[in-house]
Amino acid sequence: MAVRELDASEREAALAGLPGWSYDAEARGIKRTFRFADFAEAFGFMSRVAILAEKADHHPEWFNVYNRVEILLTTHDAGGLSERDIALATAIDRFA
Ligand code: HBI
Repeated sequence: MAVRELDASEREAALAGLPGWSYDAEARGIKRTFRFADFAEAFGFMSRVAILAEKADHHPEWFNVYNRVEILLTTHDAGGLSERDIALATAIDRFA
C-alpha cells in the first residue's frame, strides 16, 4: 500500500495523542528526546526500538550521547510524516 504524507489536520490530531513528541517542519517529521539513568539504559531502549523498527520495516533517524536518545520519525517513501511514523511513535511510547 502506498504511504502518503499526512496533512496539517491529520498531523495535529495524531500529535494530540503523542505527548512529548513535536513536529519539526524542516525535517518533516516528529521528534522526541528521551533521557535515561545511564548509557546502559539508553542503549537497552534503543535495542527495543530497533526490534520494533525491524518488525514495522520503518526505521528511526536517531542520535545517542550517554543517557540521551533523540529520535526523529519521518517517512522517506512519503517525503514527510506518515501513519507509519505515528504508529512507531505510539509503540515506542508504550515502553519508554
Ligand atoms: N523507514 N523511516 C523510514 N522511511 C521509509 O520510507 C522506509 C523506512 N524503512 C524501510 C523502508 N522505507 C522500506 O519499505 C523501503 O526502503 C522499501
